Amino acid sequence: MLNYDTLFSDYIDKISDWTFDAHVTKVFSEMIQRSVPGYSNIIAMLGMLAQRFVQPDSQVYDLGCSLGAATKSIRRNIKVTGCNIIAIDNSPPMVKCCHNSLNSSQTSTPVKVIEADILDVPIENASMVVLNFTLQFIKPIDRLRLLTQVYSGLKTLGILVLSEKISFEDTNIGELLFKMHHDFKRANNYSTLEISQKHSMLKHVMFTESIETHKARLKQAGFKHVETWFQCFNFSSLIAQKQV
Ligand code: GEK
Repeated sequence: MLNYDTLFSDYIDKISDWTFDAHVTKVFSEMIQRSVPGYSNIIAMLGMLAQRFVQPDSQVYDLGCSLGAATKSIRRNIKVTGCNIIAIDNSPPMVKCCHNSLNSSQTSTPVKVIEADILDVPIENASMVVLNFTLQFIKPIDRLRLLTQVYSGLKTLGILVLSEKISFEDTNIGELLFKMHHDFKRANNYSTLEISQKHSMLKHVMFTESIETHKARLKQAGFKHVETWFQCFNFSSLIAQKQV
């Protein structure tokens, strides 16, 4: 049974910046499903991508793993031997809960959960790297460095999956899709007050960019092949490969 998110349903006098603290951690699974259109589909599809791309004797990185939803989907779908998954997050309560929940089931692919800043962790011998709604919390000035580290640590036929909340170069369509995302949240029982308070809390913490900006940066980091494989309103997921 998931804990229902009512964290910001009452009026907040002084809005502070968003943090992934113990309160958010407790309701996170429920919150992200009610907030991100297509989240469950993306998680399931990460498993399908893992079946296709994870190579024997390689590593998989889940950067900004939160409670390990992507890691679990990937772990269930790895069909080759000698792999391990490294799941990283810099929120102590997220890491603790992720660790406990991953340890509750045994599988053949080991998972190491690490509390760290993803900017500080070397990527090595990777066949799959996932940034599932995490890059948006990294300062834009640090993003190229991170993606270059990912590129360098990926094996030749490896894959990066980058999912993000996005903005749009066409501001009219951008405004429409932004409003449709709010309709989606209202349909999932978030009030207008909750939506606007969360929006204000995220203002200095989450920085969205257009698909064009993400694609250009991925190319700058070295990726030869970059394409969108999923989009719903202002949420999108890209695949980037060194070589096909
Ligand atoms: C999922 N991928 O369920 N280093 C490490 N972790 C970070 C950093 C950083 N510098 N910045 C933010 N995080 C997950 C969902 S949530 C997305 C990812 C969202 C972590 C942060 O602590 C949080 O757990 C996660 O990135 C972002 O598939 O809440 O919209």
